[in-house]
Amino acid sequence: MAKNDIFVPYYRDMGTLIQRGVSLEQILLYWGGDERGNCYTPDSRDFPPCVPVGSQPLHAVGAAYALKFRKEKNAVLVTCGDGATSQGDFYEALNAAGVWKLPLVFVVCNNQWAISVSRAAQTAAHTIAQKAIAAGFGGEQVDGNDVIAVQVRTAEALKNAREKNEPHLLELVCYRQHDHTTADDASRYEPKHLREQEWKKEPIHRLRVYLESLGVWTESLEASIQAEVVQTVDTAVKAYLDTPPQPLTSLFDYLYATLPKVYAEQRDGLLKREKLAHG
Ligand SMILES: Cc1ncc(C[n+]2csc(CCOP(=O)(O)OP(=O)(O)O)c2C)c(N)n1
Repeated sequence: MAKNDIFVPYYRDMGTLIQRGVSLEQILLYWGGDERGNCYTPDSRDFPPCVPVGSQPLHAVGAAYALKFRKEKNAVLVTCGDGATSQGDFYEALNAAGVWKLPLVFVVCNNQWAISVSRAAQTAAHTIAQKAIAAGFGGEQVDGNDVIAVQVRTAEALKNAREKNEPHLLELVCYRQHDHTTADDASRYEPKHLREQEWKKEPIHRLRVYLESLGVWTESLEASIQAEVVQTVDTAVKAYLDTPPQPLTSLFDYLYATLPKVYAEQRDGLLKREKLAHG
């Protein structure tokens, strides 16, 4: 992605957010429910992740429409999971992107599960990529465990979006290598052999084997990068834990440019109560 492109992520995109310049500390703030985790650098146009499943493709349509309206030669890239593609919002977004010819790339991380709902139970469509056909633009399946294939196909789709206002859908076929969240226990519904079979295609290991074959990855390089990463994570966690709590008024401060009267009154009331309670 180019710096001035717009990334509209879902909740699995921490890695891409870091790559786009969001700090680990901000990511921790976000997941700690702190609004300051949404305040990226002033020159970033990326969106924070939106947790309601399937909601962000429509936000991306709005951003892509704005780019086209302003005649900017940039593109929007939005991500979601295979489960999200069953939501009405997803189809509305595809339809709008197709009919308005928006510079928008949809990237679906098809990890075969939406919590306990398997890909087969999710849709009778043969592929998710083909859902783009009904909206009048192209879609394709990409090996989502192949980092290089994903990079190449995404770059091409973004180029076509920027230069020709051509929307596109990339279905990254991969596998969820862990429980949905730490609150989930996939052993209750996931056939054991599947995880074992898919683990053999795990993309980070695969990339490492490739880089080793080129002679550009060694154990000592890996050890030094790991030590650096541990240090970076520890520093970010400490900074996060040391951050003073956000003011209560942050409940009101991030949704409107100008607060409607009714909320302005509630905000004042909150401040008064807080003052009474804490002096
Ligand atoms: C509108 C909505 N319904 C339900 C949920 C609860 N929920 C969170 S993640 C998830 C599954 C999403 O699966 P998928 O889109 O395949 O993404 P994955 O997490 O597997 O990458 C559900 C149902 C939610 N966040 N939003």
